[in-house]
Amino acid sequence: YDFTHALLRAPARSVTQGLRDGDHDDPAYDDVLTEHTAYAEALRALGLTIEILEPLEAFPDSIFVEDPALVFGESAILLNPGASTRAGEAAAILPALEQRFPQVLRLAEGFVDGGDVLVTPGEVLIGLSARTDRAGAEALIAVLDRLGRKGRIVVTPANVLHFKTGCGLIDEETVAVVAELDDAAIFGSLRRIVVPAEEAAGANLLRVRDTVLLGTGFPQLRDLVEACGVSTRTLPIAEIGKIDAGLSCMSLRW
Ligand code: CIR
Repeated sequence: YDFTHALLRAPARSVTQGLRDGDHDDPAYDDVLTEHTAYAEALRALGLTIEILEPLEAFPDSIFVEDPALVFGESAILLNPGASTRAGEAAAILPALEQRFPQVLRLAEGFVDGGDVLVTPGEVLIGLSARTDRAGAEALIAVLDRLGRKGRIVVTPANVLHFKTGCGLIDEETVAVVAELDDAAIFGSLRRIVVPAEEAAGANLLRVRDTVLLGTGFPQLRDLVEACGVSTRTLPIAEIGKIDAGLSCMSLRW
C-alpha cells in the first residue's frame, strides 16, 4: 500500500445505469462525480500522482477501473470482467496500461474481476464469485507465477459482489473482514478484525500509504482501524454504494 501512483476514470453520465444486485435507486450523476472528486483529492493529498482517464459513456461501470486490470510495479495484467456489460472495459483500458507499463500480461482464459483480488504481503487471494470463475482464477495464478507472485483461490461469500466487498487490508499483518470471511483458512496468518454486521458495507476499506480510507458512517469500524495504530480518513460513498461499489473499486494503484 506504499503507492505512488493511481489511475482513475471519470464517471460517465451513464453511471446512473450501473449494475446493481438489489433494487437500489439509480445514483445521481452529479453526486457520483462529487464522490469521485473527493476520492481523487484524498489520494492526491496522500502524495499520489493521479491520472484520470476520460469517461466512457458506453460503459456505465467503467468508473470502477479496479475490475478490468491489476497492476504490480512494472507490470499490468489485463483481466476479463465477468459481467457482459463490462467485458469491453478491458479493451478500453488497454491503451492506458500500455502507455504506463512496460509489460501488459493477459489471462489465457476465463473471467476475473479485479474486485475479487486481494493482494496481501505474502500472496494474492482470488475469490471465486459470480464474476470470477475457476478457469480465470487459474489463468491468473499462471500469470502471477511469471511475476514471481503466488496466487491462491478462495471463495467470495454468496451475499457479496466481490471478494473485496467483504475485506480490506489494514496493515501488513491485519485484515478487516465481514463475519462470513472470518476464516483462518482464507487469510492464513493475517490477523482478522471482524467488521460489525451493521457496518459490513464499510469492509471495502482502502489502505493508502499511512492512512486507511473508509466510507463515512462506520464509526465502530473506524475505531477498530484506529486501534491498530493507523490513521483514517472518511469519504462519502452513498451514491457509488447504490451500484454496489466501494473505495477500492475506483482506482488502480501502484
Ligand atoms: C458492478 O456491478 O460491476 C459495479 N456496479 C460495481 C463494481 C464494484 N467494483 C468492485 O467492487 N471492485
